[in-house]
Amino acid sequence: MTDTLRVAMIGYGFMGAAHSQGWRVAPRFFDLPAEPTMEVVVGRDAAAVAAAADKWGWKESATDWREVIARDDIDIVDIVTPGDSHAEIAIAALDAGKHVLCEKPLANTVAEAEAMTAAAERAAAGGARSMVGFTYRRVPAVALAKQLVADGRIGEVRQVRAAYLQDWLMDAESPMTWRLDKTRAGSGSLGDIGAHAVDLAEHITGLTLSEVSGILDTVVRERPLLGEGIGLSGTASSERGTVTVDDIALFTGRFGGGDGYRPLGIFEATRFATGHKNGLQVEVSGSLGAVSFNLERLNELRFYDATAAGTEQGFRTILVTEHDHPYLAPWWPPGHMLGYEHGFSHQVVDFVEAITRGEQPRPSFADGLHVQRVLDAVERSSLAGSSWLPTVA
Ligand code: 4PW
Repeated sequence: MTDTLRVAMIGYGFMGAAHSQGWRVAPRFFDLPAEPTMEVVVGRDAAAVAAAADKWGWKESATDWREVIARDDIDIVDIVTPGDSHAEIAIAALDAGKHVLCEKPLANTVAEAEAMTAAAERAAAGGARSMVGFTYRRVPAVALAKQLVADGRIGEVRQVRAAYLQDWLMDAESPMTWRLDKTRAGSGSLGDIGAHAVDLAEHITGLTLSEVSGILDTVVRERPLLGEGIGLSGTASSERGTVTVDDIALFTGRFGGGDGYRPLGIFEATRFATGHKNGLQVEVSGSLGAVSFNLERLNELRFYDATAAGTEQGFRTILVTEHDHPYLAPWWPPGHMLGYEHGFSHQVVDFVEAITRGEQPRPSFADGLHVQRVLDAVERSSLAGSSWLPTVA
């Protein structure tokens, strides 16, 4: 067993900061079987990526990801670029025998995700592991929800409600970012945040969506192009560009498997949910109870026990801050809260442990491909529009 795993990170935007935090902090709090070391961060702008390396604690920076992947002193390639480069980088890294962690959604198209999954399966034969960054699986309250469902505490799943609600695009003059460009991002709210809702709903229930019916729409079709800066902190230029992705995605779904009742789910992904900043909400209704999670209150899980005495019915809030709760023991004394960034440390812990045990971590590229197929089906359903019937003659 190796005692270090040498990491190269490709990309250095918002997710680059979050992943850097995970790589740096996880080995300082968790007793890992191998220590990840932050070797090199890669980006096209030499000065900007050098500054990122310095700020986040990478030993060096580079501008050519192909050269970095070819290096013998790199074990893990962590991909945090926009979706249009995931497939090329991940396949090259897997073919070079590296372990790969890739941000979600896995790819921009089903075809890319299929090629990536095939590469992951080929590489697994040689011992290379791969995982998709659906990080919210690693929020302790989400892991507890999954445990309660798996332990039968809510009985049979009857219905799922999942929404990812943001409002950062409400201002029609907020400038374009790569997230609003279909060629770079694949889709809009659907892939960027709806993918999380799909993954969490399936992860918590252990069920798989088998069919969907959806509608996508774009509220603001033209925006100022980006002037100075990058991403959300960028300024608007005087020129305008066309938004080529959805702002709002709504869909229903049916979970498959078995001969009996197949649970229904309702999903919503939007950047126009006025007042909601980062509300990833998943609620599962079962025959014996329910669980309900909201990322905006990530240290809490709401649990309803339908078997309790009638006089004691009602959702109760579990504070997920105790050492018996998933992931919590290595952190602070009981009762102390965690935040958004801790999921990225837990992701590192799970990935490193799977690599050293020689096991396939989850979510695998095959899991990511399945989510991609769900997103694609929603988009096709929206284009077909066949489930829309007029309410007036
Ligand atoms: O993955 C998602 C992002 O692309 C995140 O979890 C939240 O929404 C934050 O930014 C976007």
